[in-house]
Amino acid sequence: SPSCADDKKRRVCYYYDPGIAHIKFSDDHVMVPARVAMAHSLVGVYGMLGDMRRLCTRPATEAEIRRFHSPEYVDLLRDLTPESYANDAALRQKAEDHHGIGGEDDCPAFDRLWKYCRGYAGGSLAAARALVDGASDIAINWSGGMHHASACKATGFCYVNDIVLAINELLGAFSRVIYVDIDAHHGDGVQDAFLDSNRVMTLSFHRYGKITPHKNFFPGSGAVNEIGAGAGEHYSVNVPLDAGVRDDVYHTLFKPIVGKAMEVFQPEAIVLQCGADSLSGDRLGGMELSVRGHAECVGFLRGFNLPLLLVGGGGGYTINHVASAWCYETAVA
Ligand code: TV7
Ligand code: CA
Ligand code: ZN
Repeated sequence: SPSCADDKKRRVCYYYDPGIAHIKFSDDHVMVPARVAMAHSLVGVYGMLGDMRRLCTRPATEAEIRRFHSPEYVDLLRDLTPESYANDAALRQKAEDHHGIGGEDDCPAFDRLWKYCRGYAGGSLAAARALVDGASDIAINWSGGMHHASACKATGFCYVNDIVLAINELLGAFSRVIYVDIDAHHGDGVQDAFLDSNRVMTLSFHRYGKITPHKNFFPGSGAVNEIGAGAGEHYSVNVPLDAGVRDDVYHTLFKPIVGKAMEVFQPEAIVLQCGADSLSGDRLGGMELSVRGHAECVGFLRGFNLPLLLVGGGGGYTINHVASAWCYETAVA
């Protein structure tokens, strides 16, 4: 059995929508949603599907997405297709100038964008509900975890922030939720959404600083002095790292910092964003974690025996590594 799981079993539920295999941002885009299908086949090959409850759910509704995202932005996401983007100049201008879509092409207007967003957001909401119901101890949605999206803007490959939607669902039943983000990029969208809240503590570990004399590693936020605001002061925690950080250094930080946060904040539920671009060999991340070191974060949080939501998400641009990591982490759960 995987190295970082204790031998007491947890009830795990798992969300997977086969539709994800057909989603393409663009021909040469680094974000490849099909990696979730690869992770899923591995999970099946290793015989884990029989050990988990499969979450069969519906896509998130427009109303559910409107609970966080702004009216104009949701209208746009719903109406945007490659055709409307190409043919409707006013719509295209609105998308590019106000909502981060099109233009420089981190976030293109691709085919079935709205269906894709409703799908992964529906998965994270169903996963949160399974924890609220008490039906499961751990709920997994490897297609979720889109931590950059803001209320009115797509950024960094993220259009709908399923994590914010899921945390809000958890807050209906739990007094305090801790969010931990091990993607190589700063979890800015989630931090900003709960910046002034003392019911959500956000922690992000990420690469930070210059990558060329004129360019910061994306998104450029997540310095140690970002600590939250108002009632949420000291409820945002940032751990900026240099490129090349390995398992040993990562865990001399991760375990004491997350352990202390758990001790002082006393959360009732945990959300872990397992972005796999912090793995060694990733096309974008520049960090050096092993699959085992990455999965140790999952094992560490699992050890607190609180309702645990695992989202993948997010990063992971060397797709065979991503599939290995999320398969292994399913085993840890
Ligand atoms: C969670 N880095 C998301 C991380 C988002 C990172 C960026 C790319 C990139 C985009 C591509 C592409 C790429 C090789 C890498 C300033 C820019 C530079 C767009 C070409 N190849 C997560 C976002 C980051 C798109 N963006 O946390 C299509 O790299 O640095 C930037 C911004 C302007 C836009 N250009 C890149 O892991 C999901 N983008 C190839 C094709
Ligand atoms: Ca992070
Ligand atoms: Zn990332």
